[in-house]
Amino acid sequence: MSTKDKVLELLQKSEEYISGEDIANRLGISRTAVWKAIKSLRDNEFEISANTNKGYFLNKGKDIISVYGIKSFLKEKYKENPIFVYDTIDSTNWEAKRISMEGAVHGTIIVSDEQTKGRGRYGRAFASKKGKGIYMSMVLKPEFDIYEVAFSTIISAVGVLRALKKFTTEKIEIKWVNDLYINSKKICGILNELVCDIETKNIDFIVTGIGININACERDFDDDIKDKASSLQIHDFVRNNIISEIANEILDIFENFDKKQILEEYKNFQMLFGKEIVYEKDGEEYFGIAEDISDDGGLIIKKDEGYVTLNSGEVSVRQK
Ligand code: BT5
Repeated sequence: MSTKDKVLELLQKSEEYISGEDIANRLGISRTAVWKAIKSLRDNEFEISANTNKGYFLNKGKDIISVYGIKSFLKEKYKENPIFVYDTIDSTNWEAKRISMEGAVHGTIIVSDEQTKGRGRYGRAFASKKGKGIYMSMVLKPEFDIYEVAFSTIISAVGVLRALKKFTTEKIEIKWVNDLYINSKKICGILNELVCDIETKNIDFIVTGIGININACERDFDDDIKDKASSLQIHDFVRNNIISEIANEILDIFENFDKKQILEEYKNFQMLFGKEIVYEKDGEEYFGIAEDISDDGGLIIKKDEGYVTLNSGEVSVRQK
């Protein structure tokens, strides 16, 4: 971790001014090194107030996503993971795939303040307005069997949920497959993409793309999603902190993968259990009661004539 990252970490965690001397002592560096780090952070658009009597204070209200900021909240063991931050980009998933083709390593994080072509599943769009959310992708190279790959979906949903629970007291639920909802409205969508070798059945890489509405209000959503989208609606948040927590949680799950426990957690937060749902198969609409999740992440639906398991697709609560 560079001196600049360490100084930023101290400033980010501090609720009050810290003197240059205090920073220097705590980090075991010189006052000049502190001053240089502060200057460099300011050059990177961090708004740091200086007061001759009190020292330095980071204006957290500005909430700028940055490599240093993200790093400062990452667990020690992940601090060297490559991080790429953009003001604007077509899609962080595209970028993750581009750099993965060139050899990006497991745990690489790509974030943008805005996406011009944010993508959902089945070619749908994901609204990604500037400053209103978190649009991030992670490159993952798990030692999974290709047949276990559906688990990456479950892991990402549980990882994001665990992280977001640290920032809100609202009840967050998972809508199968991996959307997150608060009060029946979508606050987060996840798009997992896989590149694999069909011959060897080896996974080359998985890209997990996560889009979260953080502080968007109704007028920030276009008409087509106004009624069904919502956001975390938290105040005094630091997006760098939320991004790091998501990365920490997802990487931790991959590191100590406990299939049974993750599946249990995934089930515990399901929104649709017990509800009558509509699903589509071969162009036809069907109904049934969402009942359980199968061991490989499929949705088990109870019907009059028995049970069916959906392994992919779109489901919604039946409106009567
Ligand atoms: C998803 O698809 O929800 C997955 C979204 C993944 C977005 C992330 S952002 C970072 C990374 N880079 C990308 O390009 N993508 C990933 P799906 O389940 O297909 O849902 C798409 C549908 O959600 C749309 O058709 C809308 O109805 C709705 N929607 C679009 N934008 C939304 C938003 N910001 N909040 C809530 N709902 C939205």
